[in-house]
Amino acid sequence: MLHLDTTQDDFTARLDALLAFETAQDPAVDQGVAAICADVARRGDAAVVEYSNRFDRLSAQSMADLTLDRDQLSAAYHRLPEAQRQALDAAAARVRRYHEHQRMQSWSYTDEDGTLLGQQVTALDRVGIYVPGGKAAYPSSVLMNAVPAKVAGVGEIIMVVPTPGGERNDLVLAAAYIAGVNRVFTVGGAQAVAALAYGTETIPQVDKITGPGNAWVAAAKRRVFGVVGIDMVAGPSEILVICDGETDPDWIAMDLFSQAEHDEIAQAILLSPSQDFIRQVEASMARLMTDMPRRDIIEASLSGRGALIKVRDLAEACEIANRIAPEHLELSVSDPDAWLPQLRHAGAIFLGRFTSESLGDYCAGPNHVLPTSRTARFASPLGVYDFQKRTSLIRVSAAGAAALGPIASTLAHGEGLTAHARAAEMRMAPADKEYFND
Ligand code: HSO
Ligand code: ZN
Repeated sequence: MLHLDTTQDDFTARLDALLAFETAQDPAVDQGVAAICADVARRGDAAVVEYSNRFDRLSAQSMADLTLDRDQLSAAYHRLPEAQRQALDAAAARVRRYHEHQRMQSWSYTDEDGTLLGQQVTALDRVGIYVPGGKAAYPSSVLMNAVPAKVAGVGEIIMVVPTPGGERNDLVLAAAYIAGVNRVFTVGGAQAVAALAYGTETIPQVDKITGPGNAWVAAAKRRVFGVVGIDMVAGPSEILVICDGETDPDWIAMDLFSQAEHDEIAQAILLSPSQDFIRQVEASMARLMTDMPRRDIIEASLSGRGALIKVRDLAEACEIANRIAPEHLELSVSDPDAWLPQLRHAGAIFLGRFTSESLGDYCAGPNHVLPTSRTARFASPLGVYDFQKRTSLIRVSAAGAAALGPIASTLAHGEGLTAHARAAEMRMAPADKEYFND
């Protein structure tokens, strides 16, 4: 694993190289996605069934074979072993409670001339949630996407999930049931994204598509953006741990593994002022690695994009953390609250030695869909606000029209827009109107 030290002359250049992440899109994927999207837009269900049969090795006759209703989701939930059902219920309840705090409220005020100004918040009518299939099918991600949508008051939640080889994942379907998903279509890939964006005979058109996916799904989301909203195009998982050197090195090693095991190109970085501690974590990693089932992925991730960085002190660690703007930031130090004000860019911050990032992935409450690839500089976690929108409200009284009219009129004339000016002027002194006092 790469060792860096902030006192090295070329440290900044080496850090930049470590963070560089190839985001270039494969033109072949883009072309394939464009063809699939156009075909689904033109032929609807027939195209979706064909692509699903081809890519997922299915033999569906029609969309009816690829549709699940709430009764089937409920059956999956009740098939689960008791412990899994309880864990899903507990996680969903905690995630729901957290997200209830995020609901935006409508507001308004009335100014001196009686003009009412406000913002009305409404939920999206219908959203589509993409859930990856196969090994990356995460029930926890179903909760993290669907629960905020439900809390926002979204009218209908549609989920799409590929079932390669026809294999359905009961945990994923049960999570959909608990979270309040209305309908599931067992389709995936670009064809699922296109179907949600354009609508087919069976799959209803949605207003926004959220959820992670592979390169094809990401390219399809980019392509349909504008026709529908999308959440974000997430990159590989990242964890940055700042540790003062007093936490059990095994805990830190496992936290680094926990994100590395997601993906060969996931990124796990440790910052510590103690070289001795860095050596201890390295020894822990070597020992703990031997019985990790996803050892190959972890090793590829750590050797390709991981780093152990010796810093001068915790203040410098915070500065570097802001530069990295990681998806997850663990502050494994004795007084995390004291350092928190120094941290400005991170998707989620985990305070104190007991707060393993993995608790946040499943059940602490906050969302685990977070900005990656340094986008935490300007982006936020997925939340209820992503499923709500705002509409401006303006109600001008007669007195207000008299006060605002001259301003609007002057500016409108300045822009050469006479109808705008006259619409404002006509309302400036309409004392003869019977609705003058309305
Ligand atoms: N850490 C992932 C989410 C996840 N972890 C799902 C486990 N399951 C997001 O970066
Ligand atoms: Zn994770």
